[in-house]
Amino acid sequence: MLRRRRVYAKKAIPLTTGTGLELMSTLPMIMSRRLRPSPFEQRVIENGASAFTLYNKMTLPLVYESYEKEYEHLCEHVQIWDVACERQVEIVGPDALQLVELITPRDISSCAIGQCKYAPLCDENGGIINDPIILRLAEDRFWLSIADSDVNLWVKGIAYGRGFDVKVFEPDVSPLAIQGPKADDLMADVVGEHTRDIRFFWFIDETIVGTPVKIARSGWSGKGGFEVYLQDAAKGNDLWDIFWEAGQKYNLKPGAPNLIERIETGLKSYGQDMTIENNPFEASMDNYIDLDKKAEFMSRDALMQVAETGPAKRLVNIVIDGEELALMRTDWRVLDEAGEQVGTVTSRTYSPHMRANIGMAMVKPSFASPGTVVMVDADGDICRATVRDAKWQ
Ligand code: THG
Repeated sequence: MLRRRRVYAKKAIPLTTGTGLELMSTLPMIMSRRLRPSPFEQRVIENGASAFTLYNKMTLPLVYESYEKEYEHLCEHVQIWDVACERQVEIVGPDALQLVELITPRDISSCAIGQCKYAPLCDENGGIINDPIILRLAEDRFWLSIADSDVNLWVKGIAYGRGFDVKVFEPDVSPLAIQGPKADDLMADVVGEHTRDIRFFWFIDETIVGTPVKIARSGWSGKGGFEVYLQDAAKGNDLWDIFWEAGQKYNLKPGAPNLIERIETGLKSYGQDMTIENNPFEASMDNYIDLDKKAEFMSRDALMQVAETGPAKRLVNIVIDGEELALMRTDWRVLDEAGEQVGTVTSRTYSPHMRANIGMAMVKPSFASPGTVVMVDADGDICRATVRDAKWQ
């Protein structure tokens, strides 16, 4: 006899947007084919995820108990994260490399098979379409592991318009992240000692629970770890369970990309810290722009222009003085001494380790040097703030 499918929790689950605005909703209510399920969703619900955001038309769990607890745990132990919403756009065919080069200012010709590169995708105005991790699977086959925007349709349009000999589609691939300082020990137990030798931003092919996966040393935290790319959604529970069981001796807990940790580490969130309105110089992604790369890319002229004149804004780290501030519900303005707006706070949190309110802000270039003092209008509370460099100095 077939076992009846588990019914989702009846209690209300807050659906949280990137800015912390909470909409009371229930997962059963928001379930539809338009809101696509993650293969790990059942385990996420069973473990009591308490807030989600929407990401690539899927749910992304944000927090189970609290950001602070999960932050402390992530710094010391190992966590399992449902990041299936980081969807893949596959580009395969004789013109695959030419197409990938065309859509990013980063040089991809040097990306080896088995290697990953973080790269902004930019349109003809230099506007950031997305900031995926690009994986090179074969000479003529790539995955763009995307942030939250519709990359598949954009790339399909370019491929058709240019008459490229490629296939562009979203494959059945869902990343599961294993993050934290004990991730290496856990992966060695589950897959083998050789996984300790995977280099940062490289991946290997493996079989776990009878299903092919790619295991990359990557992930959206500064604490180290892996991402396991599951290629069969039906194996979601099995993949979760094998890490869950082996992880008990390492105090493994469910977690999620953590707001506090990612701001401390300087990981930018597309849609939050930068959008299509920004070019990668504004988003302080200079390290991922190769304006003199050999291949043609559609943002070249626009970005050359920005390189010449300098960007109109710059994304910086800031520390806001004073007591712990509440979650922000609106865009906080950055002001100069005279009270004129010179920028906007794009993300912020309280950092327990730094004992300070920290965040990112998009500001006029003349206010972007570390040490610059500004004011932040925190929902009417005017606070003094200081621009810091990437290492918070
Ligand atoms: N994992 C996967 N896909 C993703 C993300 C992820 N897609 C969307 C989003 N996250 C992409 N954003 C980033 C941003 C930074 C990094 C990874 C994904 C990152 N950067 C390294 C650093 O800052 O030290 C260096 C990258 C490099 O040198 O190329 O790790 O998390 N699958």
